[in-house]
Amino acid sequence: MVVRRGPRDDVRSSPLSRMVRPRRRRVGVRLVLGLVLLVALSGCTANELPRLGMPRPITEQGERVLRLWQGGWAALLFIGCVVWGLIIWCVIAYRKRDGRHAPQFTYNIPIEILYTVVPIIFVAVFFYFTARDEDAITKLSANPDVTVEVVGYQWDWQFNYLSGPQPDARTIAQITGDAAHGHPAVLELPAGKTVRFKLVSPDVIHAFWVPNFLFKRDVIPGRMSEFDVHIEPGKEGTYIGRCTELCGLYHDQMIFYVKVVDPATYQRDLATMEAHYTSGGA
Ligand SMILES: [Cu+2]
Repeated sequence: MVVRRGPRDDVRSSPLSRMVRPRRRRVGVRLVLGLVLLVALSGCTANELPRLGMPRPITEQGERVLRLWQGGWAALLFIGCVVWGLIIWCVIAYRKRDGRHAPQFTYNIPIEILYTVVPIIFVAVFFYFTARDEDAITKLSANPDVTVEVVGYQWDWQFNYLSGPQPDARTIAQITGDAAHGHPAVLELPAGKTVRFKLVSPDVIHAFWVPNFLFKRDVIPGRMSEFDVHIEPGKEGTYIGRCTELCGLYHDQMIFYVKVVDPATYQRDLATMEAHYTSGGA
């Protein structure tokens, strides 16, 4: 019996195909190495990878920002995979063979409606989750535990602990930074409590940013801006803060620190700061 071999069998068993297979393996290995290198060069460690470049949040609001960020990326990755899959399928299924052409469609109304409506649905879903989380993040609590007035000025920060969130509250303690001489302001806050920030500027626009809050807001002259954070229990530590608005020659000096301590230590340190402030020190 004579077995007739088709042209494809010849190609599969040809010396050329035997040379091509190890080459494909090499391409695969290079792709994997390239991906590993990309992750390494991005500065992400294995522990940071699930946060996709975001700092570790220390507030309830920051956790919400992180979930929105991760959810957005997961949705975009899913859409990307569907689009890449369709592109690859088209390239393989309709590659040029035997002089045949792919079926040609024009004025396909159902497909045109589909690729108009589906992106609108995507945008509407992204908008819904963003608006929902923005409302929750910027919501002010009725009774914050700590109220701090933040004064951003050229080129440092002053923190005034206030007696309450009401407009006529008085200053009970004050911290003024001197970052130019190596003494940036250190704002001490209690873990597990809600803090109200009131931002004011006497000169130009600055921006108050603590990366671990996953939140920043402009500090605008003539306009007081407020926001709350609830610092999660167990997040004791010292976290850097910066100005993120180019506010003048020494903008880069405008750094400060947020020191999160347990509530008992906070109460003790606040009493010391209060005594120092009322005795005329700052
Ligand atoms: Cu500034």
